[in-house]
Amino acid sequence: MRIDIISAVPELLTGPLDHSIVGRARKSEKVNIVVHDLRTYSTDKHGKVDDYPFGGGAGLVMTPQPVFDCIDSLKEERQYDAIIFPTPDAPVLDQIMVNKLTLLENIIILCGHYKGIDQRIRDELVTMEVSIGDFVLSGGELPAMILVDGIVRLLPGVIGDAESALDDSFQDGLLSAPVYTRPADFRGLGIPGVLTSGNHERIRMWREEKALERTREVRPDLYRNFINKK
Ligand code: 6GU
Repeated sequence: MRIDIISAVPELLTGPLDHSIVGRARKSEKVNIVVHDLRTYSTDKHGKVDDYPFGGGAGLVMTPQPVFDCIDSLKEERQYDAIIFPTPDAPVLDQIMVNKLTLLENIIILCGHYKGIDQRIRDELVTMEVSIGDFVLSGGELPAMILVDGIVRLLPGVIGDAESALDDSFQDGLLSAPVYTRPADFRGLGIPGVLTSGNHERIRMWREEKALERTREVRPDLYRNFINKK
């Protein structure tokens, strides 16, 4: 999979893309992630990518020229399956959407900043808009990193233990059961005995029960969906 990320603040993207699971997936060429500095596409001599909104109001708006030129030049090289714009005024991302995105070959993620982006970019270029929740962030870079992390960890061969991604919270519509590691006695705090019983069926049932319990407590909306689906 190839992911092109367009940003006016590419410095924000370096840490999350270079380490841990995403960093290793890039090094082993399970994913090709290319960051494009939007300013280098601006025809303005100072590299300006934003301007005042028509009709007035606070904040600056990202101008169409650098974005259109950048995406035009990317499209000359390959066809894109999706051009994604992270924005709070969009459907909220969930695991089902992330799962579907892992099937695509080439995607662009366009990070907005300032007050927003010129609507003509959204109308003419963007094919999918996603929010990461009902709160406002200062730009699309962190949401883009969340999207990339969610996708890349599901790509074939990225997570060693093939089962571990399937055990995630949300993959079956429930939150995960608690996990423990050594030592079995830490400062007098023990662990549930079933986990050292060696009885895999009992462990599976315990995890299922805990997952249901936790989901019912903290996410009654997910719990209702799960129960109604059964
Ligand atoms: Cl995708 N972008 C911004 N700027 N804020 C957000 C968001 C996205 N999702 C929730 N808040």
